[in-house]
Amino acid sequence: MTLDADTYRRTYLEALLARDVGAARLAIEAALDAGVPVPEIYLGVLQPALYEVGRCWAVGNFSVAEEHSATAVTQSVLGMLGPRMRTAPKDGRLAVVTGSPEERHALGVQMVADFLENDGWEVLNLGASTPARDLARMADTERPDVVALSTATPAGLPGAAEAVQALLALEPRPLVVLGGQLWQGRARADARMLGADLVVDDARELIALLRERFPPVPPDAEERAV
Ligand code: B12
Repeated sequence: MTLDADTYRRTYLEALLARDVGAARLAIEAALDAGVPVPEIYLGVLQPALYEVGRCWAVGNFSVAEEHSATAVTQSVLGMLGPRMRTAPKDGRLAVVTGSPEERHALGVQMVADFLENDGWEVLNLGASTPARDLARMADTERPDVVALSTATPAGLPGAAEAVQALLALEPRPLVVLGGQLWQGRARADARMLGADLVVDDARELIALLRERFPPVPPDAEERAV
């Protein structure tokens, strides 16, 4: 038995590349049996495996059909792991998480939503590609503390800009956070110009930053308030 995510990442990736759905699921079950923490499976097994799938696709070693299959398997694995990340919402902190308009990459959105739930946030996960106007309307109704927008590709920049603009116009407005692979490249400077409050690369970093801004209510304080 090993707690090292590397072993499972290799096995999981090999299974994806071989289109062996059963072996892929078994690799994740083995990681769970070995006690690898679920957040580590997200970031140390699933995410790097998908990045490698993307690289294989980009160099022509993996067809779109093979990429779709790897994505669908990973989606089903997230469906299995998600409940293990969930904790009951504790203290009324509400986040909306979504892909920016026209953004079809949805697994990062799901992972960020699960990390937030793991930290006691109530989460409205809107999935991929929510139009700016509808997102702002929902934020106006639900009054979330935070809206986290995910954008992966440069083509998503105008949509992200539109969504940020619509959210910043709300009164009161949520904290607006941008994340995803787009901002990890040259577009990072643009992210700041859009007026978002935070640009964050990593789901764990997001949790830490939000804890500073919206500290969870300590359990004994909650009991006193009842
Ligand atoms: C699966 C996939 C798709 C699927 C998505 C299906 C789905 N249901 O999600 C489909 C087929 C739709 C797709 C389409 C496209 N794709 Co694609 N796709 C991928 C692939 C292989 C995996 C994506 C993924 O799930 N990654 C794993 C997740 C967990 O990682 P993540 O998104 O980065 O999220 C993590 C962090 O970034 C962060 N994060 C993400 N969002 C946020 C938000 C906040 C607030 C915070 C704090 C953190 C955060 O937390 C997450 C967990 O750690 C990637 C490869 C890659 N490198 O990711 C390519 C990739 C992203 N795609 C790419 C491309 C080019 C495209 C297309 C343009 C292809 C085309 N010609 O049509 C289209 C664009 C569609 C669109 N309008 O969005 C390129 C982008 C390159 C670039 N810089 O432009 C990549 C990198 C492939 C490559 N190597 O070239 N794709």
